Amino acid sequence: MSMSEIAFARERARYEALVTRKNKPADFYNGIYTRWENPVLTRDHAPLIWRYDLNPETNPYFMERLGVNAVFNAGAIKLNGRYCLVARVEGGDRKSFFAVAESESPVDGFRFRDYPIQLPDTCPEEVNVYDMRLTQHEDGWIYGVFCSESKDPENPDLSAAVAEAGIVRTKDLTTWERLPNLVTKESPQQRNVCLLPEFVDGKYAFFTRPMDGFIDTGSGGGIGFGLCEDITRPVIEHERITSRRKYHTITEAKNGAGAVPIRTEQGWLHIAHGVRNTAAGLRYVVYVFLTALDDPARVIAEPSGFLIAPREGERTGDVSNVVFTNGAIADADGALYIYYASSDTRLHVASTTVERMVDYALNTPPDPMQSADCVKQWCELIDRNLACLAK
Ligand code: BGC
Ligand code: BMA
Repeated sequence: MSMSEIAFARERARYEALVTRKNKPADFYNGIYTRWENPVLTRDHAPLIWRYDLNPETNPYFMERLGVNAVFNAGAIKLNGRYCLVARVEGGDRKSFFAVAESESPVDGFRFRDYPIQLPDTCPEEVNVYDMRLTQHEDGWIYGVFCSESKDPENPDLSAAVAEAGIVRTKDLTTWERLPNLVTKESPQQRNVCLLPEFVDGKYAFFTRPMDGFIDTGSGGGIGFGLCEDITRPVIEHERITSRRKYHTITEAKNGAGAVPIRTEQGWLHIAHGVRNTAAGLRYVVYVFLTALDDPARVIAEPSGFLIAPREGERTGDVSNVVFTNGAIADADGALYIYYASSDTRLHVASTTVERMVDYALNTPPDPMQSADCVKQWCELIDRNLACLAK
């Protein structure tokens, strides 16, 4: 065997060991959800046929020809009994693309299909795409809504960019039809847009994230909501604010949709993200709120603080101190799998049930907004617990 054949055999064995590795619950408890020990997708899950030229004549040293830097922020959907993730794959060249990884299990065994998603190229100025949310809509299509990023043609600053919401649809995650980018009349830029699975007043209902600039939300007050009549010419005239950004909370700098909202008997369950600024950069956490079934823009419960914040090894990566989600799968039996990425590097899963999440949303006290009132909140709980223990 040649040197390159030996290297290929070794790397293939390592790859198989990685993708067939069984996952197990991590040693972490809060009663709300279970973290799983191994990430479900990492850059090492990118197939060898994406990265290496397997021909010993053209690649005698068995070198990587196209490197993958990170696999993270995935949209998620259950299709034909399989757990499907549309991951953000970032090449060593910093460009992201989408690829489907699927498994019969929600927590391990994810394997990428041979080819990444080849999006119809209808947007010539687009430089980068990322963070797709997958919606199984009642109109029969599966929609993918993602961030479509271009260089700002009007601003000479080399880093000036424009973010818009791109929209595609499919029935099988294989053939994709691209629709025009979403136009929001009141907001010049959009990121973190997602589509509700149901019509509202007969219209397509989007959660948006109005912002003035590429990074700064500016006057954007929080997560927006808007209706659009025709998804093939998608325009939102007006956005209402749902979950608001607030001073000295986890959402002070920005917030945005995460996974596509999940219908429960008590309301739409949102697993979103909040951002605050620190001396070490932006800190992203995952938080929860519930909106009314008869008005999906109206917040009816918002527990204080975060649901998931970076822990231990999750804290470090390309963009450290970040957890982010854009996909969750609610199973018919009530189990809920939240796919969250850490530090823009790898993808994890947390498992819970829809019932537990609704209990969490309704029975976790809201943020009292001031330290003195927070102390009162702790003391009330301690009073009740001491009385309970004294019985
Ligand atoms: C990056 C995203 C990031 C965004 C805002 C983009 O260029 O690809 O990961 O969320 O900038 O910082
Ligand atoms: C964003 C997101 C993500 C990313 C996060 C942290 O605004 O859209 O792509 O995980 O920043 O870098």
